[in-house]
Amino acid sequence: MRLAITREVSPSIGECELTHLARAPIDLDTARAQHRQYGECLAALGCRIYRLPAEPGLPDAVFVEDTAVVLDELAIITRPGAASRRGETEAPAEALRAYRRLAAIQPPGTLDGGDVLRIGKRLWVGLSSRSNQAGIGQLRRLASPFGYSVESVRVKGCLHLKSAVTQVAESTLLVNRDWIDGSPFEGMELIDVDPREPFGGNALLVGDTVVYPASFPATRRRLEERGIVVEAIDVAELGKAEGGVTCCSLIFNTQAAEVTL
Ligand code: CIR
Repeated sequence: MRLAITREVSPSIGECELTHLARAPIDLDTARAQHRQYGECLAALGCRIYRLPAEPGLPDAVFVEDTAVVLDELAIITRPGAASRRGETEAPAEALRAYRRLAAIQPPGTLDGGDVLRIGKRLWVGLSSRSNQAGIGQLRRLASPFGYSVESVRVKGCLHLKSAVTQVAESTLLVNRDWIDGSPFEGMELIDVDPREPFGGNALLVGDTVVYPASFPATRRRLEERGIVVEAIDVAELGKAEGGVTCCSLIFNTQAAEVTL
């Protein structure tokens, strides 16, 4: 069964971390309504939703993707790069404990789940303002015994690796090459975001459908012209907190892989 862990929008989301966007007021009701629709969209695509309660003291906790990297064999609890976000990992870790054995990134390592792009046994990890070499090294040591390769990718001009590149089909990536170099993805087909939509690189592939922000219609057309099925949803209010569609969930198969080490 495909499970999506989500977390309700915090009443303090207006105090979220911001790196590349200017602060704009966030309407809590609108953000919550969009988050509810996001959950409904995932449910319609076959995910069972595991909703964690909001945490008033954790403005960014809705962006649950950053708290863990869920592999088939284990879940790695991150140590978020922003100190204000370190308290976010506890509740998702407790939820994940029922489905995976757990490991955790330790100081001085930092890692945000938004920096980890996984396709099969390949992990590309953003070296960003949030994820450092020590964190990436720890992830490599934890994942490589299970056959994962870990390649770091320098990220410049955006928050996370997955702000710049995400999977949209089996071997196809949506990419903004102003923010990352395309060469680590050799062998994959690349679709560039429309230059008018630099923030359009964050798409969420669920089964064969791409969940995608309604605010990037030109890039959406590029995806559809390639035969990709897109489910457009409005996440603009969450976008003001620098969040996209991947960051609001941790999606994984509840059945863990058998571990033979
Ligand atoms: C932050 O700056 O940490 C949040 N305001 C946004 C996090 C978005 N997370 C993601 O894209 N994985």
